[in-house]
Amino acid sequence: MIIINLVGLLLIGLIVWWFWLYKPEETEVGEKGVVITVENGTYSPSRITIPSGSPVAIQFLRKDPSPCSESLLIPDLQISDSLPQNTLKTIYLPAMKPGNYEFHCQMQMYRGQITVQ
Ligand SMILES: [Cu+2]
Repeated sequence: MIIINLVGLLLIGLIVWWFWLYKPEETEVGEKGVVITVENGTYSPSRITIPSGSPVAIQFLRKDPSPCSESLLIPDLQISDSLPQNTLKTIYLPAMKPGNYEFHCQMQMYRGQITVQ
């Protein structure tokens, strides 16, 4: 009984950490751009910051073979594209207003965020 409670607490702790406390590192996209790797359930980096007001190209490299990870959606920008496996794919972002823009795969297992500032 105690063990079950402990496992439950541990799970709750893990869920809290994952959804509220875990903040992946932000990567600033400069003139060299950025390559976001799609692998093992995460975009890496998953949080990027870009300056507002000018278009930016970012690149994705999908290593995950699952069909779901193939789609890349950025709903706020009406971007819906597919990522070929093991091939660099360039996504062109328009000039954006400051704010946060989510991007994710079809089923939102992969999730990332673009911060425009
Ligand atoms: Cu997915």
